Amino acid sequence: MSYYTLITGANGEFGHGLISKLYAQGTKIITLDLNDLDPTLVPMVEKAYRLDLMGKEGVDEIFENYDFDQIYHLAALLSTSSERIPAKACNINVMGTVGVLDRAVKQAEKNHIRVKVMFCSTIAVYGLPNLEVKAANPFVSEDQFVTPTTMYGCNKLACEHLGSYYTFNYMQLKDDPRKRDYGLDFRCIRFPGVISAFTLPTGGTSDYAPEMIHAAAKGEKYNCFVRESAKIPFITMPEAIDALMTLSQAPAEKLTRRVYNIGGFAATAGEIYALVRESFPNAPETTFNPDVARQGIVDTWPEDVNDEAARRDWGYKPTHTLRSAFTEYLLPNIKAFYANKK
Ligand code: AKB
Repeated sequence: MSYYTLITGANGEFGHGLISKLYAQGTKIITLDLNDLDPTLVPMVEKAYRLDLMGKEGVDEIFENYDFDQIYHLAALLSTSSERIPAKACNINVMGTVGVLDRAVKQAEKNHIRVKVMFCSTIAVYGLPNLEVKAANPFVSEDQFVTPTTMYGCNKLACEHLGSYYTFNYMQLKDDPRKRDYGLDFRCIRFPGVISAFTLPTGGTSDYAPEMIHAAAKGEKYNCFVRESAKIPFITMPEAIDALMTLSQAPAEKLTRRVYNIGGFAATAGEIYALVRESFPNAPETTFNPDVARQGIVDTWPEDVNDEAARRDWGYKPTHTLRSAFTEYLLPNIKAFYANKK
């Protein structure tokens, strides 16, 4: 049988880069998104479904029409949006994920194969109690401080556990899933803030970095909602997509865990601004006016993460430092992007 790859939330930032890369590898792609798929991506996919992940019939129909051996589950409401509508966020982020995991495991059983579910988790699963503890623990490992303070962080942490549940324990009353050679194969990366040269995120709390860079590239003024000393890790979008695809292709026997940190480069908002100034000297000055709630969220996220397990198990290695992210990826692409828009 020839299997398809499903991408949920395909029209978001991640989906854009991921679809092009999977298409280049000859993958047969089905997408699902609340909005129409970007017309430039449509020729790369077999079928683009525009529907709500929470609408049962529509999603059931996708799983009836296609057999999947891989699912990239990207659909989610980010951290700031989730704080504004917590109950709805929980429904989309958690129940939406359960719906995908449950359908995926049933297909795996039907077809007697392993269905890989690739999941984007986040540094929002961490909850450092205060700035002193944050400074004293600059490289947080996967098992430290997993006490999220946001709805989004709680949702993503729950999904990490649910992914492991469906992989290792689902149907344990029937037989032992560990002894079967079919079922779910959940793999997950906890991403830092992701910066793309081509798209802007919506509703995240790490958005100040991409927003500041894109505003300067457009010659617009930016008012940053965190203080200059706010520090968290970031990664460029191509590296994030490569990491997800590399983890997906890693031999199962090499994986010692289901959930991996990856670090990228850690930077303060002030350090990012210094490079923005250097790169766009004619852009209006950025002002820093911390928003109590959004600053409070960033204060609970680690300065950086320990990603030794990802390096050891599947060869993760960051490509960029903060400076090379600007000089080699962001600037050439962002300048060309906005020049073409004029
Ligand atoms: C957000 O800010 O919500 C996301 C994230 C760090 O997961 N970018």
